[in-house]
Amino acid sequence: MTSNTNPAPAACEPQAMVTTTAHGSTQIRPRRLGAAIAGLIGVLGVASALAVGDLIAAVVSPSSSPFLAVGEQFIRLTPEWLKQFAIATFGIYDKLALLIGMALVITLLAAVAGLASRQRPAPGLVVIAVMGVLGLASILASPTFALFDLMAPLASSAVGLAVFAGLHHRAIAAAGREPAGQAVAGADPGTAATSAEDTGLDRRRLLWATGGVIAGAGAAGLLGRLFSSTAEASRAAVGSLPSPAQPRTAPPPQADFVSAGTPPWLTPNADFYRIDTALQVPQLSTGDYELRIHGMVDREQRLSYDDLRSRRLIEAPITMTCVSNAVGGSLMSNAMFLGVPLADLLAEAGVRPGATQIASTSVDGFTTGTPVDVVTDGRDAMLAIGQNGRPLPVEHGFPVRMVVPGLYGFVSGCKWITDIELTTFEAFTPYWEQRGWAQRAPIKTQSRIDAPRTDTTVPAGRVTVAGTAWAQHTGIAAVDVSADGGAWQRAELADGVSIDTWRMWKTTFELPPGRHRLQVRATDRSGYTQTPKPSLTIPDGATGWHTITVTTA
Ligand SMILES: Nc1nc2c(c(=O)[nH]1)N[C@H]1C(S)=C(S)[C@@H](COP(=O)(O)O)O[C@H]1N2
Ligand SMILES: [Mo]
Repeated sequence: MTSNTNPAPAACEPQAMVTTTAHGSTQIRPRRLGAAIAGLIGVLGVASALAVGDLIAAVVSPSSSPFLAVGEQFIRLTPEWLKQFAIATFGIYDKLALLIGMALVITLLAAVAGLASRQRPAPGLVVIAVMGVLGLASILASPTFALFDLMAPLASSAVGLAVFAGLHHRAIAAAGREPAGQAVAGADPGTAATSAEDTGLDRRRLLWATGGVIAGAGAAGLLGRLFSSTAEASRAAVGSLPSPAQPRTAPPPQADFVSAGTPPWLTPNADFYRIDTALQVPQLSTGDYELRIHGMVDREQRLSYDDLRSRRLIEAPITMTCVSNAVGGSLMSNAMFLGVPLADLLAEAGVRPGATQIASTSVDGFTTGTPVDVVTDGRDAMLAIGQNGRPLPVEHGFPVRMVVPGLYGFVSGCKWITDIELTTFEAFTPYWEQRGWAQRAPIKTQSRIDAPRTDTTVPAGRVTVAGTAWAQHTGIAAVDVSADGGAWQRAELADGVSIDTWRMWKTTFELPPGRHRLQVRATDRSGYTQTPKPSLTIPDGATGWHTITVTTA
């Protein structure tokens, strides 16, 4: 008889969990959600948490997005080899790769949270709470932490938990009554009819709630995007930049060999390589901007953006290079920078004897350390406000960054700079130096073959080989190219504009059909010729000759 009144609670779902005990009394057992709906609820809970966190962060404090904080904490903690691997594999797309990876992991965790809660909401709530704690901890660990940064992660966790609990409740209600007819088989027909009606209502409620959550999270996410692009608006409002004290003459027309395959001498702003630890581009506006110069100085300085732009400005073409640029790599670009000479600012502050290092801090907490002697030796070291005739692009440090010709970016190119402290090398260890990179890092003399591209096929016969060479603040004296280990052949140099920029070169070889190996080496104006000995990028830049293979046919 039991089998008649007690429909066996099958393993399949959704399932109404009504069982009849030996005494014949009816007992409600926890109901089970389908895997798809359970997973979806987890994902929606976490998605709303992220969207709300991003929106509040965008409004209150851009650096307090829990999602991005976790990513930035991850970047700070990743071991050096993994970072090297990421830059080597993804280049300037390393951050995109990290974001996509994080999105995948988080979606997976969210689905797991949902699947763990096919009956009771507790397990999913625990998973979401743990994710929330991770976000909170990352924000607490941020070098720029301030109390109001707690708002976004706390609200984010609260919303995530509430959305999950709410959707779970609705889904259980809808699932529980689904097979109501059979579930309470034997009950009077009146009850069954009410249940069917309830089921419809519960399902509609679940649908509405789900739709509401998707729309709400989407709107919060979009609004967050909107609010978080304040720097772009401020940049647009800058208008035209002041002129340098001594306007430069236009670069000579033959500074590159673009038709032979070199990059253009000036890199358009949109193509300028980008390397930084910021998952979210810091949002500064000229109105709020303030730069503090302090430490071992006689007169502490506080300068607004207008203070800086109304000073004597210089304009200079400077080729920036990243120390992580492997031989043959593309982590370098050349632009016309407009800015305030650093030496002027240091003189005004009065650098005390004994100060050896300029410690610069970005608004996002990143730090660089630049030798005082290099910055004050007469080169065009500056706090740049302009790049190629435009205000500094947001991702390149708007509104102000440091640029020092001849030094790798990690010891000189602080973007979104808000603090300069005169100190010593012993007293302060900047971001990358804490991770094993060199304290003093002048850019090494290097050269690169841009055409033909390695592992390509070109017509046999006369083959033009062209490329780039650089020895910032020393200048390139000569470039030699060799085919198949043969004698070095001197390349033709494009017009030199400045010793602080790259120099394009080209030359022609007679290459019969077959596979060929091409090598390049540069000699700088100090007389140094590039060593063939390969070395790693860490700690102070790669060495070795760029070597490519081409097939001629
Ligand atoms: N605030 C900030 N400034 C920074 C960095 C950074 O991670 N954060 N990276 C440095 C490094 S390693 C390089 S090579 C240059 C790159 O400048 P770019 O992105 O304008 O090419 O910026 C430097 N300045
Ligand atoms: Mo770099």
